[in-house]
Amino acid sequence: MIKTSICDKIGIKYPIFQGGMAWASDYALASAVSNVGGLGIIGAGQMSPELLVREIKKAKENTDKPFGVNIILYLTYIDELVDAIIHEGVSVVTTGAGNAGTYIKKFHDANIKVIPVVPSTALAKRMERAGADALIAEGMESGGHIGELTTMVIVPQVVNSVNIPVIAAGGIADYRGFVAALCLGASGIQMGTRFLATKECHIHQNWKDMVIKASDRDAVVTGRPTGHPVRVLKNRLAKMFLELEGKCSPLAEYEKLGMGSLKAASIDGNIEMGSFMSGQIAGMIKEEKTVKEVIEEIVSDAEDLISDMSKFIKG
Ligand code: TUI
Repeated sequence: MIKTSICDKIGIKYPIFQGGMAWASDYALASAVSNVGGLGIIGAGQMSPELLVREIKKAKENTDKPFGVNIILYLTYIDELVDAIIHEGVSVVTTGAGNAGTYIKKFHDANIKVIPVVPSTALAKRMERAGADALIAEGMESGGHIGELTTMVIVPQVVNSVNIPVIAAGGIADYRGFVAALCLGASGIQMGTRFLATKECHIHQNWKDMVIKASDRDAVVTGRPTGHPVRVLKNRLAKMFLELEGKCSPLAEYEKLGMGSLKAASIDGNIEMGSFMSGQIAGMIKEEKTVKEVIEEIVSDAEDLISDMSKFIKG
């Protein structure tokens, strides 16, 4: 049985996190993942504080295991979301797209563990000094808002920079990625895209089908000139974004084009004009599975692979 330091630290069976995804990971997906033994995470990205409270309550009705909430730090109403989380109480908060430092003490006072996503060793060290319980080192293979470094490059460097557990994210969707992450020194993995194509994920079927049909080069990066690069599946909207970039268009035009596109993907399934966030690993995901199948296959195949690896030692 694969167990790491993060399992005891947050009370989970398997060191596998489901990435908190705005417009995609609600209480149903998060509680399903936690019930199987991973860490399910509600993506609070698009939620009002009231909706988030309702989602946390429903998650508690559906699992007695630890689960988390992911918050996007650049949201203007972030303080209200933080207060809502503290009021409801959850086991873990993960943070994205900014510096979590100012919130760590507040969450700790409420007995909530804080695990920031970091795109660099500089932020990793800052977050450790600020009291983070663990870190998620996320490579640019990921979907959604991304940093600059690949998973292969960032994970071992963050592991070398800090003395708290590091979870690897970006480009992982099967047992080989899981074992590779452990080899890089990670104490676990986080997967987002793999969980999009699960029965318990309540996004529009068109989003799941696009992930399943995607091949290796279909998840492209848009919005680099805005300072908020976002990886999405190639469609008409993504091509329009890339055209704007080619023409060095004013930033306001990106904003106008992107308005409402996350909802258009998740709720309406608008294949042409939705913003279908996805990691590069979509190319390897070929079918919709249950959360239980995803997690249990990865764990069992990883155990076989690790046992098998001594075959590389000769003589
Ligand atoms: O955050 C993500 N992925 C996301 S965020 C998002 S955008 C969204 N916004 C509003 C509503 C709905 C969705 C879509 N996908 N991943 C974690 C991540 N964090 N990747 C990169 C970073 C990051 C970048 C810079 C973390 C910290 C950071 O620090 C800057 C600083 O202040 O030093």
